[in-house]
Amino acid sequence: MQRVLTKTVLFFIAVSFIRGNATCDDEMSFYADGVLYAQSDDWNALSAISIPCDTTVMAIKCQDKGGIAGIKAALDNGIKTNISWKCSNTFESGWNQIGFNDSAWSFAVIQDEASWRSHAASLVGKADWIWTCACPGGKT
Ligand SMILES: [Ca+2]
Repeated sequence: MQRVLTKTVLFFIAVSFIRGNATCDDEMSFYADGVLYAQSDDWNALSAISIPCDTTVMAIKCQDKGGIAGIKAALDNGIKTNISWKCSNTFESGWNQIGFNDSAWSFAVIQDEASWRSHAASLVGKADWIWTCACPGGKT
């Protein structure tokens, strides 16, 4: 009598980084758990993001220098800019660190995608442009 034995071996590929793209109109600093991972002063170009997969807090600082203002990002783990992000116009020490209490911050407001036309085109439909207000031109 023959027996057939099988053994299932599962291979797990460790994913050590979360990748994606981000931009902001006008100057961006992208942090993961308080560590700076990307900076850009060209809102026309997406910045490639690669952060540790065990990141707890993703934080983006954006400084508007006139005209419209917004932040847009999408990562391959499904995290993207939308109304679930918290925003503030006021700098607070530790704002980008694990454990920071953002309960007093407001939720982000989605901006009009058409304002940026085809800029950041590869993120169209993948993430929203967000800002602290629904104010035209991003002014408060
Ligand atoms: Ca601007």
